[in-house]
Amino acid sequence: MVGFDAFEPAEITIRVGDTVRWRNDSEFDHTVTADPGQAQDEDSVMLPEGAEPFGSGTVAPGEAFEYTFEAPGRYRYFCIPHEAAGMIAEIVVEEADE
Ligand SMILES: [Cu+2]
Repeated sequence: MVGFDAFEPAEITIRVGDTVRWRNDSEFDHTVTADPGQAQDEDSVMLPEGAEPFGSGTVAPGEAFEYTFEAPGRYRYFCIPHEAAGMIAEIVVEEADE
């Protein structure tokens, strides 16, 4: 789910409780970061109410990071080394069916 210098796909929709796995298929280190404290630009991050900031740390080529989404809403996250290059993506987490 991580390409040369972009998240692929750039937007997905999942359900509460789903786990997303990002695999680094590129030849460069990337991160999956949804933490306003680590963003150069506040617009690079969006967290819905009740969601905690999270971050993968460095995900080396061939490695992966998983995160389970428990709070519904729209998340925007970025890659720390490539934030300025626009490596930003979104995930919409919908309420699970009753
Ligand atoms: Cu990156």
